[in-house]
Amino acid sequence: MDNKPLSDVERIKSASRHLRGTLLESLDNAITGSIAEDDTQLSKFHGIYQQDDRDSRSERKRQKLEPAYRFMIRARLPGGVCTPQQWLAVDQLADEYANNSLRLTTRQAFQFHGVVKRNLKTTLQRINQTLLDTIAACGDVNRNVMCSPNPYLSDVHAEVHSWAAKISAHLTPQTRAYHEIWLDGERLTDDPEVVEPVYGDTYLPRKFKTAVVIPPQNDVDIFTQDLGFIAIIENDQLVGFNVTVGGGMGTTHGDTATYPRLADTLGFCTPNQVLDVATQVVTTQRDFGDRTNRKHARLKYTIDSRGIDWFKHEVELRLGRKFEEAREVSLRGIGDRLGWEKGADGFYHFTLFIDSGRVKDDDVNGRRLKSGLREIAVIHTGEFRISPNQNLVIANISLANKAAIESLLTKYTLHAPVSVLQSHAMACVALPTCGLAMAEAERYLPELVGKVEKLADKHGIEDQPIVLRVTGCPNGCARPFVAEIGLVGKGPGRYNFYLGGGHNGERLNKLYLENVDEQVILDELDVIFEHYACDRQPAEAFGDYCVRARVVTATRSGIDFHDDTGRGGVTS
Ligand code: SRM
Ligand code: SF4
Repeated sequence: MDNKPLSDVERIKSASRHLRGTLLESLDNAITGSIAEDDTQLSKFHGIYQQDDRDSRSERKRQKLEPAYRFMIRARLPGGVCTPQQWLAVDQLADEYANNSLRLTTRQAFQFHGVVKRNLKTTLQRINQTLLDTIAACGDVNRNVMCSPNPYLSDVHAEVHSWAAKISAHLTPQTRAYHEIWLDGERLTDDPEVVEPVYGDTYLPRKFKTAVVIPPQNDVDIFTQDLGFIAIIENDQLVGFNVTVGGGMGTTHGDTATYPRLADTLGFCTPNQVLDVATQVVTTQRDFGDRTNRKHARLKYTIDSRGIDWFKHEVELRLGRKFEEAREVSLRGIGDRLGWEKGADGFYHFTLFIDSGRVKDDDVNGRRLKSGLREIAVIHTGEFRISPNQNLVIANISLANKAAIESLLTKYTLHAPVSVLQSHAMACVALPTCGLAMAEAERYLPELVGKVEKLADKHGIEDQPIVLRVTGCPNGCARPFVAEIGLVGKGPGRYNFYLGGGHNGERLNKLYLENVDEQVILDELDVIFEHYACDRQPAEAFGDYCVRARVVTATRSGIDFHDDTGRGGVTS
């Protein structure tokens, strides 16, 4: 690794003067709707991705036009929390500058799609005016810190959430580039300042993701995160966190050196050690992560290359103390509890199902989601919480407001019944905006779920909460490799078909069939569902059944993810 040249993104970061690059010049260049190539890497650190409309790509090429460049902007919200005023502001921005929709992401953030270059600066300024920001929503830094969103789960939720916010603030890049470029902040010096105490001049080798989870739910998919904090609550008090490291989903088709991996547990830390632990895990990855090969640069590979014992020792050296033994804890259920819940403090919470997190008025069955949420935001006095399953909790509703919100939910048909399968399904964005998509995901999910539901009905297992996740490529943005059924785009209409993930996010799945179309997937599921309906043990989850019945072999660690393609179980 040492003699290999650094990846090109390292050159770009290094020459960028703390993420400035030529972004100002790129924004001023009116000849093209795009920004300079090097700046497309730097803009990510500011929460901006250059994309183009893939639906119109070939037609524009035929007309000899440049691609229809548009930008995706991701706003960062630690733990997915925003106020009704912030909701109203982003709702309006989506209409004024984006494609009239908002996208709630699998990491509890907002995305705007379809922003043209000339509107980037105004949109960012308006986002910042709402006291949200976009810095570090993307890029080789710590991203949006996730946190279990459901306030009814425990009295200490607010305290745990405050740790997610503190980690987020602590790991936010310190460069003033963001303020200078987007907020017209004053340039303090021409010299590259020494501004990044945690990251250093070239930031991290790759993206880095952190989450905090409140047991018993594993709604944040804690084991898929680079760094995880599992809250340990004793006698209704937060006593500390179990610390996990080295999770990640991204893979590349055909490259077995890449694999998803579930995190290992390092040990226990007290709340006042959290920021130090986060710093030392991040700096260890900063110093030892692979900067030569971006496909091998995530923390999971650093850990597998050097060993978890080495990693733990290195972090402990930096901390100047050893981790305490991890505490006993059990996590179950990665989904959201939809509908009304009453919290311990007497406030009400309504978790609203949102298909793939897309907030728009599509009028399907009279459902006008965007308008309805806007009207709710006008009267709501609590807050909104985006869930890691792309749903939305209308949280902390007072008793006085409950009836009014209920009647708006009815007026806009927002709480139409949702099937068990639908509520456990998730898809990434994919086409038409994602430049990496190989197949449809978000646009395809409702149709696919309808068909799988019919099969579940046929075999009488429609009440089984089977986790189904679809992504347009193997980068894994909807965390498909922990799903009980995972479909990962291979080409138009074709998917790699995975089975056997743990229902609680505790086991990776395994490739069952490669590069298959919908008909094959449905035919296979038909047979497997039939066997599951007859042969399952009491309370046996679908993923566990697939492993026990040897439909696929169990994946025990990321390294054996590619071993033994599973085909050969009940349908053969
Ligand atoms: Fe992701 C890249 C969308 C969560 C792994 N992801 C992308 C890009 C930006 C495509 C690109 O690089 O050009 C996608 C933009 C699509 C679009 O048009 O909006 C994209 N990722 C998303 C979102 C919006 C999916 C969603 O349906 O909600 C999620 C935004 C989260 C956020 O708010 O920050 C999203 N991405 C994830 C997750 C899940 C998670 O973090 O919990 C993963 C898997 C976990 C992980 O990181 O290992 C994920 N995205 C990736 C990867 C693969 C990284 C790797 O290690 O190989 C890429 C590609 C890359 O980084 O090179 C990627
Ligand atoms: Fe795009 Fe692939 Fe992520 Fe889906 S999984 S949003 S297709 S990068």
